[in-house]
This record gives sequence, structure tokens and C-alpha cells, in this order.
Amino acid sequence: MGHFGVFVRAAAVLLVFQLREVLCDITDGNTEHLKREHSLIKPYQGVGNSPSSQWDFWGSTLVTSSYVRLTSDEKSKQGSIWNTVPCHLKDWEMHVQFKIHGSGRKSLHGDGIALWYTKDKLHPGPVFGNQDQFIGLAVVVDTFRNDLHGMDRSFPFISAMVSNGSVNYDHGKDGRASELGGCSAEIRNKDHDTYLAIRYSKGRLTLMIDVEDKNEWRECIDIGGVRLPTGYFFGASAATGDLSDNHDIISMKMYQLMVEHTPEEEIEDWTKIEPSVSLLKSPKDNIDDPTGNFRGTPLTGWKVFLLLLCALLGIVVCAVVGAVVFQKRQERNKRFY
Ligand SMILES: [Ca+2]
Repeated sequence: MGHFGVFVRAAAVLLVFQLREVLCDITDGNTEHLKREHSLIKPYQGVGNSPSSQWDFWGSTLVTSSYVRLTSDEKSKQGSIWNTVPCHLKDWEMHVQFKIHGSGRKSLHGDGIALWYTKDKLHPGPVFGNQDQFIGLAVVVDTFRNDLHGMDRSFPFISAMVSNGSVNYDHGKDGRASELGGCSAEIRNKDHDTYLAIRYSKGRLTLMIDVEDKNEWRECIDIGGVRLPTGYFFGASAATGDLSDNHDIISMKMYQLMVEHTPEEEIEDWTKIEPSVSLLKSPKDNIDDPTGNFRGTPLTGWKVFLLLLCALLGIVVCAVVGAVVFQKRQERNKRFY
């Protein structure tokens, strides 16, 4: 083999090694980046009972070995569970496995679950068992239609809200005035578990749901221009009124996303950021961010990279084969002349 052949072979070996590294990154994504200090996982050992516990609960919340019941299917209950460790990750993804079920038929059930990433924790109030005028992010799984004028959407309805403490959640209007977006989803009384994922990365808030037992994420909300600080607390709360449901959290799994930031972003004190949303950003800023690792749909950016790498590898393999064939022909030619 000539110099060219050796070079091509070396390049191919190098590429195979790089490819293997990329593949490892994808398969390890979900388990290696799980942050146990922010995750609530069966059988919830020590939750609320021991001084070393990383979760605290309040109200009607009942912790069993297989679920955390925020409210039972009874009137006028409120309960919550909170991570006591502030989250200092800049880019994260929270996967929530939950179950809302009860004996109420048609629309005779309520009120729903709210998931929180807020400055304060364990602060009971009228918004699904948590305080109004909260500071941070709320994701609401609203199972009861309060606003009879808003018939253009079906319930349960999932929505998100970001507040710096100056905005009220209007329960009578199902929070419509303050929501950033949302989607309808049939999540009640399913035979299988239902999932919701909240991703916050590079100023982008994405909500995905998996409620059809197909192990596939469906996008619910995806907006840019969202500013959330580090150092807040994750929590979940639920409430019942005249109508009720069992509101169960099976697990909350927190994943760190590996994302590079600009030097300016690295210098900034992220604990000082005030929660806000700039809806005036250009559509260009709302293009898909190639990060994150939602269950079942691994890193789209990496996929593209992999595809390119495979294409490159294909070209190199062709070149090697070509070179070998060329050399063989040369040798044969030598024999003939
Ligand atoms: Ca409602």
C-alpha cells in the first residue's frame, strides 16, 4: 500500500474511534446525568422523615412505597412535595411520571397538579395548593374547566407560566391571561402511567408529554426568550375543591443537560436573574435547540452530527476500497508489462 493508503486507513481508524465516543455519549445520557439530589424515586426512602431527606411535604400529601399522593379523591384537599436542595444547574430537564385518577365522570373532577421551579418552597396557597404571585416557573396540569367562556379548548389542559411575583394566577379563568402556551391532553384515568417533561436550556422552555403509552414525546410548549435563575426549588402540588381526584406523583427525575455557554454567560451570576419571558424575540431565536435528551428521542443535534460522521466514514471507506483496487490494478499492470 502507498502513502495515500496508509493515510486513509489511519483516518478511518480515527473516525471509528470518534464515532464510538459519540455513541457512548448518547447511550449514557439519561443515566449518567441523572441528578439524584433533585430526583424523587421509588420507594422514596427517608422522604420527609430524616434530617438528611432531600424532599419535604405538606398538607394532604401521603407518601407510600409506590407513589406520592398529593391529594386523595376527596373534597377540599391540598398537598405538596418539595425538593429541599436548590438547583444550581443552568440547563436541566425534569421528567415527571404521574397519575390522575378518580371516580368522577366526565368533567366532574378537579382541580389538577402544578409543577414548580420557584424561589420559595412549601408556601401553601390558592394555586393548586401553592402560593399565588410566586416567583419562577409553574407548569399546570389543569383538569377542571373553570372558565365557561373558554370553550375553544378541551380539558385537561396543560400550560406554563413564568412570573417575577407581580402576576396573579386567575383560577376563574384557568390562568389563561398569564399562560405562555399549552395543550390539551387526555391524562385522567389511564391504565398506564403518564409522563411530562420540562426542559430549560439556553433560554428555551420546552414541555413534552407522553400520555398514550407509546413511549413517544409529544410537544406541548416550545418557546424561547425565557429567563430563569439557578438556586430555585423544584416542587409539585395539587388541590381538590368541590370536585376531586387522586393526584399521584410516581417519580420526578432530574437530568443535567451538557450545554456550552458563552464566556459572558459563564461570568454572569445566574442566581441574580429575574424570571422573565421576552415574547418579542424574532422567530429566528425560536428555532429548535439541538440539546436535551427527552425519553425516547435522544439528542437531535448529535443525530445530525452522527449522520454527517457516517457519511464521511462512507466516503473514506469508498476511498480506501478505491485505493486498494487502484493499487491491485497497478500491480497487475506491472505483471503484464
Ligand atoms: Ca381550572
